[in-house]
Amino acid sequence: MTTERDADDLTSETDGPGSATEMPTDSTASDAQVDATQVDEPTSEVQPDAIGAEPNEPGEPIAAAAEPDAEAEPVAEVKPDVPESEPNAEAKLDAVPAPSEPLEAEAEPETEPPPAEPAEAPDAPPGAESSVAAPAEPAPEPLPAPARTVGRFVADALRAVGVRYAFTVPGESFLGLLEGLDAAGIRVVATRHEGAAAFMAEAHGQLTGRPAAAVGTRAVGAANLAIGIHTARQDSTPMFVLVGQVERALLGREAFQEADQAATFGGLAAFAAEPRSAAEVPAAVGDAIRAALVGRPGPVLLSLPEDLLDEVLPEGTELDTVRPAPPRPEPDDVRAVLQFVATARRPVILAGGGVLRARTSTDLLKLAELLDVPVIAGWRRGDVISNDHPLYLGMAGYGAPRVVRERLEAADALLVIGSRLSEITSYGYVVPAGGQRWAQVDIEPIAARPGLEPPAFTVRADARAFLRAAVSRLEAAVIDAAGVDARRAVNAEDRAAWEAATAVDEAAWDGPGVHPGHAIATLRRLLPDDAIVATDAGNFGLWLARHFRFRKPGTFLGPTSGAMGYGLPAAIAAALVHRDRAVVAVAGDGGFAMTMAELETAVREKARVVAIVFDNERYGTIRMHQDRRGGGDGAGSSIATDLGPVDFTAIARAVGARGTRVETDAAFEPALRQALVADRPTVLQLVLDRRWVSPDLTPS
Ligand SMILES: Cc1ncc(C[n+]2csc(CCOP(=O)(O)OP(=O)(O)O)c2C)c(N)n1
Ligand SMILES: [Mg+2]
Repeated sequence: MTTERDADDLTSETDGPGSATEMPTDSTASDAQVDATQVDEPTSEVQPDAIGAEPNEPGEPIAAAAEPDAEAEPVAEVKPDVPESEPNAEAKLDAVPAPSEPLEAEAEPETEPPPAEPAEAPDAPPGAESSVAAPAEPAPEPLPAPARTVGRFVADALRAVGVRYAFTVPGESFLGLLEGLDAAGIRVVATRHEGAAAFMAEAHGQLTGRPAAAVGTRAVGAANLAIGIHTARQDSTPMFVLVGQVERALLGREAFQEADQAATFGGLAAFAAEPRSAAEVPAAVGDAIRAALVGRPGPVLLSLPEDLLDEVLPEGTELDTVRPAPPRPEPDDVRAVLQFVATARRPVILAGGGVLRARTSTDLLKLAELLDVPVIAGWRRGDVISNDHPLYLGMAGYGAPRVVRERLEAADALLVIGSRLSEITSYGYVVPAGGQRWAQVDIEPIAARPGLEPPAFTVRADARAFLRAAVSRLEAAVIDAAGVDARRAVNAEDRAAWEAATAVDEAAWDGPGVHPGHAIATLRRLLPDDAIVATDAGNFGLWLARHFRFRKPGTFLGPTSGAMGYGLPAAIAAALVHRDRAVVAVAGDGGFAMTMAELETAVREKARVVAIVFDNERYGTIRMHQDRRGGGDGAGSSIATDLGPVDFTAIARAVGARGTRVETDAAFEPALRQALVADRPTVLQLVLDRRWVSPDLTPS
C-alpha cells in the first residue's frame, strides 16, 4: 500500500499487501575473506557454550556489557580496522556531555544447550577466524575432507556456519538428509506442521543471529513451509530451508508431490537452487550460505532430489563457506553522519532489526547519549534499547500512540539505522517525508524506491561497525554543548508525552472478562527483564505494542510479516535456546488455533512456554475493518469473522500441558505466577469482552 494513512489506520494488524523488499546483492565492499571450511581445523572450533563472547574487533574497546544472544557472528571476522586518524569532529563539537545515565547491563549472553553430540567435530563456527591470525607454529596439514553423502555434506556445511537446530515434519524424500543432520550434530526437532517448523527456525535466527534449518518434504511440505520463508524474508532473518524433491529420473513427469520448488517456494526466498548432480552441490550450498548470511540476511531454499541425497561425494570435496567480511564505514562518512545529527535541533534515530541482528544496542545507546538524540524503534523492534531509558520515544507502527509518528515527522534530521523502512514502520511510506532530511546506515541500503527521496547520506556498513566507529569518534571529540542542552530539554518533553500516551488506564475493570491493558501491565510487572515475549498477529497485539516496556535487547520476537500462528512456535524455539529464561507467547484465539498443535511439541521438548490467549471468539482485527466499512458504528458485515468457543485449557491438558481459564483481572496475576514457575508449558485463556478493539477505546 503506498497511500497515506491516518495514524489511526495503523492501529490494527492487517492482511494488506506486504511492503516491497529488495533482493540482497552480493556484498563486495570488502575483500577480506575467511575460509571457515576447514572442518578439521581444531583452532577454528567454537563450542556452543562459548558463543557468549562477542568477537572484539581489533583495536576496539571491549563492550561494557555483552549483547544478549551475542555469539560468533554469522559472517567472517574483518581485517583490522584502519585506525581512525581524525579524533576530532568538526570545530562546532566543542564540549563532551556526560552520558545522562550509566549504561545498563544487558542480558546475559545466550546459553544454548548443546544439541545432540556431533559424531565428529565439524564445527567451524559462524565468523570463525581461520585465516586472520597467524598461528605461532605451523598448523598441522588438515586432513582431506572425507567422502560423504550429499545429505551429510549439506548438513556439515550448515553446521559449519552455525546451524544447531533443524525443525521438520519428516518425509520419505529426505531420509538421507535427516541422517546427515543428526550425524553432523544438528538437533532435529519434529513439529506438527511445517508452518510451525519454519516459524521456529525463523524465530531462532531472529533471536540468536544464528541460522536454523526448516526441512520439509516435496511440494506439500514446501507449501506449508512457505509462510515462514516469507516471514524470514520480511524480517531479514537468516534461515536454511531444505526440501526433499522427487528422484531425478522422475522430474518433469508431474510425479508424486512434484513441483518446481526452486521457482515457486524459492521465489519467496533470497536465493533458491536445485542441484541436479553431486558435482553441483558444493557451489549450490556455498551460494546459499552466502545469500543467507552476507549483506542483508534472509531465507534460502535448497531443493534436494531424494536420490541425490544418498550419492557420495568424493574424498576431498571441501565445504564452501567463504564469505566476505561485512562492509565497514569510511571515517569521512561517519563524520558526515555525526555532523548531520549533531547540528540538528530535533534529530531522531530510527533503529531497526539491523541493530538487534548486529548485537549492538549498547553502542546505539552510547551514541544516543553522547549526542542526546532520542531513539524510535521500528515496528516490532521495540526491544532495540530499554524502553525505560529517557531517550527512548516508542515503537513505530501498529499500536503506537500518535506522538510517535508526530515525532518522526517533526525530525529535522532522521538517522535510520538497520531498518528497511517497511510499510508499517514508515506509516505507509510517508516517513521520511518528501523534503525531510534523512541519513541511512545499513549493511544493504535501500535502493531507489518509488516515492522515497534519496537520503542526504548513505553509509553502507554493518550497524555495529558504524556505531562503534561513531562512538569512538565522539568520545574523542568535543561536542557543541549548547546544541546538546537544547535537545535535552525537548527530549524530556517528548519523553513525557510518550509516557503519558502509553500509560495504562488504571481504573478498576469489573469485566466482563479481563482488561487487555491491565493484562499487559501485569505481564510487565511479573516478568523478569530478560523474559522473551513472542507475539502473534491480531488486535490483542495493540495493547502489547502500546503498553509493554521492553528492557533488554533480544527479548521480543515479532514477525514483521504479521503472520498469524507465529507466537507459539516462536516461543518454543526461544525456550529451547534459553531454558533458563521465562518465555511467553501472546496470541489471539484465531492465531493461536493455527499452530496450537505445537503445544505437544513444547511438552515433548520440555519447552516451558507460557501461552497467553486473548480470546474474543472472533477474528477481531478483520471484524474491526468490517465495522469501519460499515460506517464505524459497529454495524459492518460479519462475514467469516465470528468464531465458536474453544476450550483451549482442555486442549492444553490433553497434550500434557497446563491450562487455566482467566475470566477476571484479579485472576490473571496468580495464574501467571503459577505458570511462570510450572514445570510444563501452560496456556492461559483470557476471556475478553468482544467490544475491545483498540487501546484508545474502552467499552462502556
Ligand atoms: C496467516 C494469516 N492469515 C490471515 C491474516 C489476516 N488477519 C490478520 S489479524 C486476523 C485476525 C486475528 O484474530 P485473532 O488471532 O483472534 O486476534 P484478534 O484480532 O481477535 O485479537 C486475521 C485473520 C494474517 N495476518 N495471517
Ligand atoms: Mg480473536
